[in-house]
Amino acid sequence: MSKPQPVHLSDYQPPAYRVTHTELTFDLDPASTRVEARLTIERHPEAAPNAPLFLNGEQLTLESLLLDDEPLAESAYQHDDKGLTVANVPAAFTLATRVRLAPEENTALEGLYQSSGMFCTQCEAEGFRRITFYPDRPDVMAVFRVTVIGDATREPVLLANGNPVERGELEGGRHFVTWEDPHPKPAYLFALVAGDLACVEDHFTTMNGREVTLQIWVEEENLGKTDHAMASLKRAMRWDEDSYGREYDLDRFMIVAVNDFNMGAMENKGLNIFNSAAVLTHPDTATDAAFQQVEGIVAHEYFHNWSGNRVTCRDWFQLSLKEGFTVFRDQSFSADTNSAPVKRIQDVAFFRTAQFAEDAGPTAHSIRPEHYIEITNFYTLTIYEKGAEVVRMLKNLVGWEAFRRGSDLYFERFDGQAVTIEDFVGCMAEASQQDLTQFMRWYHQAGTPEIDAHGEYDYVNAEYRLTLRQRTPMTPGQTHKQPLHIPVRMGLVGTKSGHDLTLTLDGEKRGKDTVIHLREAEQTFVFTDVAEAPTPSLLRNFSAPVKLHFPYSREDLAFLLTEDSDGFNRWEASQRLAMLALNDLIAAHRNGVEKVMDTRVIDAYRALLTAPVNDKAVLAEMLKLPSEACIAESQPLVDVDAIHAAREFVRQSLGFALRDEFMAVYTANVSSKAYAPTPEQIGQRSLKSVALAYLMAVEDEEAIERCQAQFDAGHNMTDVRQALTLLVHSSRDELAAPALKAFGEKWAHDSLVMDQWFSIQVSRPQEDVLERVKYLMQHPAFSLKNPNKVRALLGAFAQNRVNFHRLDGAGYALLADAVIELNRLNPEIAARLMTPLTRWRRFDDARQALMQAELERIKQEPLSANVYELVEKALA
Ligand code: 0A1
Ligand code: ZN
Repeated sequence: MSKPQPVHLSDYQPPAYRVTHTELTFDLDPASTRVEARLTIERHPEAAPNAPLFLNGEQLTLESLLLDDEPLAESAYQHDDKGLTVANVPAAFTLATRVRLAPEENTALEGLYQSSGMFCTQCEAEGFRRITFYPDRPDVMAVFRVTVIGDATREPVLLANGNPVERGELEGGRHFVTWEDPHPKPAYLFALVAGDLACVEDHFTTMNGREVTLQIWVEEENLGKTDHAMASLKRAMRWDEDSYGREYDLDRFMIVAVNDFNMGAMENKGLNIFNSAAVLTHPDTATDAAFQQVEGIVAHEYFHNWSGNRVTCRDWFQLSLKEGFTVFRDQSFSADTNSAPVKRIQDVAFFRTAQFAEDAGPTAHSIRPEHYIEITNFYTLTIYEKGAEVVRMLKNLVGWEAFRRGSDLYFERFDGQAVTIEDFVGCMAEASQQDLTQFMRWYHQAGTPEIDAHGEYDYVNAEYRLTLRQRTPMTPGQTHKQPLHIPVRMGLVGTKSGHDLTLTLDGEKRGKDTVIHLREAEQTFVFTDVAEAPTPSLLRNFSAPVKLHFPYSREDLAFLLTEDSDGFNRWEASQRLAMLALNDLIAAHRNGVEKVMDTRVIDAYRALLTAPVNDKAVLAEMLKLPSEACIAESQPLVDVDAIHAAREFVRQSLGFALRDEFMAVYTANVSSKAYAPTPEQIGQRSLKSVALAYLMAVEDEEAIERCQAQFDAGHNMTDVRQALTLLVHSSRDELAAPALKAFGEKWAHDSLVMDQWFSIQVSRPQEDVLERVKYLMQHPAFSLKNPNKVRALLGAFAQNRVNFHRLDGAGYALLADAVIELNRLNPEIAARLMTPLTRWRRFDDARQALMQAELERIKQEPLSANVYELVEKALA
């Protein structure tokens, strides 16, 4: 195998040829599908007349090649494992190819493959080249006409993008449907689905009165699991009209659920393909979290119709152009639809754990990378989530009205085009008349900026001086960092009054909540007329994706926890307070000193538990301790065992000290109402769950009974899963084992529930987990070929920190074995699964050596580009 080569942004060249029309005919067969393509091609007016034509094509058997209907002599073209090059072509011509491929052998799940007997496609980013020879790049946009031929019994349903225009019977029990999509699109948005599917249909009337048919296609047995996705879709369509003025542009919008899918879902024009886990829900089988995720993903893919499809990316370095913007849009939608503070808290908690870890590791990259080896490795938290944070900052910088004008301008000016991040930011600058030059650095600079803040109150002059110093740590390939433009939203809370003080900065009255702009390496902001000593509330609502350090005392935090007018920062205070206590306990554990619980934390929690509650979901978030992964992110060197021990100690201390309070909260929130995924009910369930978790941490006898009863009642999956998890993660195997067995038997027929069953078992802290993972890999419901199963079992195991990081290295070896096997089957999933091993530098010497050894072992294999790129970066 030749060494995979990087692609550089600086090498970008516009295409010499464009395809205006693409006609495809698929004659489906699992072992040998025939694909005929007829491409209408034009030379770009500015391209050299002798420019060769290049068509990507991989793993295809070429059967015929015609130029303007004449066979091409073998000497007229070159064919290698990357594609076809035709040296001399006219300025305008048609090219017809016929190829064969074997969907049933496609375990990588890119291109055309089979999933549970149906045919489906995944073309983003570069899967289309595994379907036919084509200029497979997003800046080549064509109108597609697609005919799908299948077996009338096995594949009664034949779908592709756009509208069906013709259908008919053929000989031998075959039939066909022809589809036309009038909107020019890049190949990555092509989709085809064929199989024995059933459909739920609904309708949507757009803002201009057009009727759109909405369809969700699923396997027959899943017809009862589509209501929530359909309702979410309709809400998303309305929201995009109301918030962004975006109307749907085809007569039908289809969603298909498939069981084998590498990611969550895909925004193919008019024919979104979803991982079944990202679309199917039912109160008995899906948790609140799953309901909310489905809503968000349905919205995300729908929103791509404009931010991604109508206006797309010029090249894959611009991936965040569509993803950052679309994630920001789906986050805003979910915030508007549910509880906005909770949505923000959950997004930020996840972001700070997972994206910060990426930014601090060997694969750190900027939102707009300069080079890559394998683009599928770049569907990352940085491109998606940090990209969304940067769009959110843009919106806050220019204000919603200017942002909306900028968005309108962007969609109008670039409709039907493939553009860059500069084009997007340029529209925002134009609409707001602001200079965003320094702001653009957010797109180029990798790493998480850190702000060291300190403040001084001057009683005599009634001034508060706030000094902010920023630095961004080095990341691979980027040693020198420039100061960023960082918007810091803040308030000053009067320490006596508990009220937000009116802010006067540089003689200007700013109200009680303002945004200060940090642009230099260091800046001091002097607030005048500050009537009393304040406690600063900084980075409200996480106004920038940075780490902010401020020397808060525990008293400051206990104060902000209840007094800050910003709900997000009240939560933030709870997390900071817990972190201070956790840090002491981590140190105590490391030094072999007896652990003592900080009573101030207990008092703060008691205050929270006994005060009147206005938002149960926010309260639940405040009562949750930072996860072990989140704690690890804050440590210079990760001590897995100390973190686990410290966190367990806090959980138990709180469980003992506040036993009655937690029990009261639990009891008050038990409900027999019919399940609905409403914000109120979800908040109530999540508060109840947190309380039960603390009580189960100390294995309180009454709590165990309640937990068992909650499991037995089987009221809904949220309650059942929580109860089962707590039983399985407790030391009471005599209760856990029968519960697990009963659950496994009850849901053996439901693959998505079995995923949960796998995850629950392998995330328990007990030492037998590794053996259990090995055992479960042999379970009939498990398959390495199904990405959901890999995530549910192996992915969840790798998140089980004490067990994955066992000191004998067996956890690492198990993961490496799976990576090696997946490297052959599904390189994309192999690379994702391997990620925890790449973070070896964060651990102690013994673990570092063990993790490195596994990476070296993987490196000995004939590697896919995906795994190769990661191993190289990890060992560099
Ligand atoms: N564009 C999709 C994500 C996606 C990316 C790659 C895939 O296969 C390699 C599949 C889906 C989204 O943002 O939802
Ligand atoms: Zn997306």
